[in-house]
Amino acid sequence: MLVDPNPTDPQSRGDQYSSSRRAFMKTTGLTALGALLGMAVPFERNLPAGIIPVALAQDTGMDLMSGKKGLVVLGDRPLNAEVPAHLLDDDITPYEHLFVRMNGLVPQTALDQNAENWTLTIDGEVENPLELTIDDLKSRFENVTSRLVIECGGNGRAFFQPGTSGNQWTVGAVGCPEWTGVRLSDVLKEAGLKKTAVYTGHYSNDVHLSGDEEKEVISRGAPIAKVMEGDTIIAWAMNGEPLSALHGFPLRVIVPGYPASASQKYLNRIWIRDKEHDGAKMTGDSYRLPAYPVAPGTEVPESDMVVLTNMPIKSIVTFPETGTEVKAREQVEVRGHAWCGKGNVATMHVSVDFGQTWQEATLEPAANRFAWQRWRANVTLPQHGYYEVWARATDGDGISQPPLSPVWNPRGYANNIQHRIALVATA
Ligand SMILES: Nc1nc2c(c(=O)[nH]1)N[C@H]1C(S)=C(S)[C@@H](COP(=O)(O)O)O[C@H]1N2
Ligand SMILES: [Mo]
Repeated sequence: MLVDPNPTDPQSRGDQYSSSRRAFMKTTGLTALGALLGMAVPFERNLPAGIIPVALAQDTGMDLMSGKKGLVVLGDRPLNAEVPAHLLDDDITPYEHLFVRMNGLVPQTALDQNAENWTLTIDGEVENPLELTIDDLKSRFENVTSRLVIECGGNGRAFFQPGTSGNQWTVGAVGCPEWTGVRLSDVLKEAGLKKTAVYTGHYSNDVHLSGDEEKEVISRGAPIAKVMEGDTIIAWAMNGEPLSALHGFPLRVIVPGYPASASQKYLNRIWIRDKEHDGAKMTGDSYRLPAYPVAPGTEVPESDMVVLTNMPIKSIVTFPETGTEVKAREQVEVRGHAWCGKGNVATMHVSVDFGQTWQEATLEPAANRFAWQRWRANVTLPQHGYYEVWARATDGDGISQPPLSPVWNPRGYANNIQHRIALVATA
């Protein structure tokens, strides 16, 4: 399903999406509605307070998603949308084809693109707590630009059997935009880490679905050792543009290689912890795996769950689009990307005979550590009929993507099952 241009439930969509709706809510005079719609509203006085005109709610759904193309919306409150594989063919994922994952509601500051009074606080286990404006970040630390994969920890969840709760992402909760910002390690050096510092805790100002401003939407983090490697950045731009409302305006952290839940959007505080961070969605079953393999469907005690850190080796076929017709006995280029949480993709293989034989694909070097890598292979389909291209990446430790879902876990994370597309060969 493409983005629904005619949302039917203005109550559930309005607040999140419509600047017009907000304008409407702020007004009290009856003449305001007509002015906002640009036409007379003969029965305006009959409109009960609290009912949002459908026209305004619709306009807002489009407000937020209007720059997105071809995404599959999994839910609208919170807003979650993934990308069909063939739309992920670019080396640098453009805005229009980057998935969206919200745990709560987009904050007002992001909707308004208002960063006037934005500060980032660095506190906790540091010698000199910092309160930095965006200009401070830009001017006091070296600026870096790099292509970094972000992938939702739940990407691939839809393939687990038995199914697990959460968004049923297939393959498209991943992308590799180019981010500009500063190294978190540089900022932490300026703050001076105490010996007791072991973990980061990320905070933002998004709004809980309940509307309760006291409730945290999500607050995750990463080990100090990971972020001090220098690849983790605090970004203010994506693909050369200021961050958008959906992707974290005005600041977000990017922890490459980790589930993207660690990459807090709308970032306003990093609390340096003396223990593993225990903010919202860091504990319980959230973004955690059993410490040992379990049979599908097992109920695992909370004390046996550990935080998901490096994402597994993975690849995607981005060309051709699944279902494409090609000619038998002629070379067909297939291609895609490969990436790995440890940043060490080693080889890439494809099979067109359901995994009986594998052919090595060429693998281009990464533009920088944690960028996804282009792979290409020319395949020839021997006669007319139905084929599948199976894609399998292998990391530097010799670990390959499995043909079936990897070991099951209660919330369906880290599924790196081989991606498959269909090809139909004509005589
Ligand atoms: N503030 C905030 N940051 C967040 C989230 C969120 O809901 N709020 N979701 C996280 C999750 S689970 C993912 S997968 C990524 C999604 O990033 P994107 O929407 O820019 O693709 O953002 C992460 N950062
Ligand atoms: Mo996620």
